[in-house]
Amino acid sequence: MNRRKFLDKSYLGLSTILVAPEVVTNLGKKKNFLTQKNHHVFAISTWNVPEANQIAGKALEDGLSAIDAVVKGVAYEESNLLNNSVGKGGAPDRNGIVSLDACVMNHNGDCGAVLAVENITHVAALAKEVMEKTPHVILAGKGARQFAIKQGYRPENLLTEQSKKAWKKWLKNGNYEPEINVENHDTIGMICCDKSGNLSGACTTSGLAYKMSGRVGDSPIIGSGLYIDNNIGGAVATGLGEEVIKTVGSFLIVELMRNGLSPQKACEEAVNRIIEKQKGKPNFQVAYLATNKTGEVGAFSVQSGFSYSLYKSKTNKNLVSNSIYK
Ligand code: SD4
Repeated sequence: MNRRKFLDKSYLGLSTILVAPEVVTNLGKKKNFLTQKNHHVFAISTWNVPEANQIAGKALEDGLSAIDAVVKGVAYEESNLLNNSVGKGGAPDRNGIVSLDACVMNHNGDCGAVLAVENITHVAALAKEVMEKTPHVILAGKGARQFAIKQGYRPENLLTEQSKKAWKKWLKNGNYEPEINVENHDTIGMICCDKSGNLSGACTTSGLAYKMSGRVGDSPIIGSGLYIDNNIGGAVATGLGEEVIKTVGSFLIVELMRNGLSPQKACEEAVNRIIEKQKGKPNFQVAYLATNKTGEVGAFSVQSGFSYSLYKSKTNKNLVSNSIYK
């Protein structure tokens, strides 16, 4: 090879090196652009919450990001007075005080949570504000409430007449027995996938009815009540939070999916982790709902009675989950 040819070649090589990143970037952008346009959106929620799931699904169709869609969707249940496990109208603690827990997690792995917050209805939105506007992940109690008020949230009385009546009735016996939740409305855990193919989730609850003052369950604990990994999928939990926390349920499910399990098998395995430590049939409910990146959904619970909402292809459905015990 003469010097001239060598220089030509090395020039070519150099130009490839210089040009390549741009080409790759452009291709990358093009690919992202195509994915953005073509991705099928979906929304899943624990329990039969058609309105909340529909609101989120519609928001996704309209081009909202997954994180904004989950917050918008769960907000419906937070202000639904008939849902006595979430937001305003939620069951109080044993002192008659309603305190709420929530968390959110986005496709970047950023998250925010608020624990034991009083007088604020939209705690999932508040958790998002913690994520976006503070250097922290968790704000609890009075600090979370103060932060909410600074952000312009209006303090409200969250104890409705109906919840007060039920609490007073409970006080007569005052048995501290966590109840098996088989009713249709419960803690709402929601995962959305937006047009860019990004996943985000939210979990919001008033916690166990008549809990001890200060008790916090799994719902606002990242990895327990909710976990998202945008490369793998996401999971949410409902039911007796203590059992979910002990097994870090949602993180476990996402890790099982990372290792190749389907969302269904991963949920079943996470329920098994709880059950294998019990002597006989437990008297509590725990239920999981999960999705992977392709929109494959799995659900499984300890007791029967768990169902979930699925918005896909502009259709909203309520589907019954399988359980270990019938
Ligand atoms: C908690 N997991 O505080 C929540 C309660 C719940 O159905 O999901 N209830 O433990």
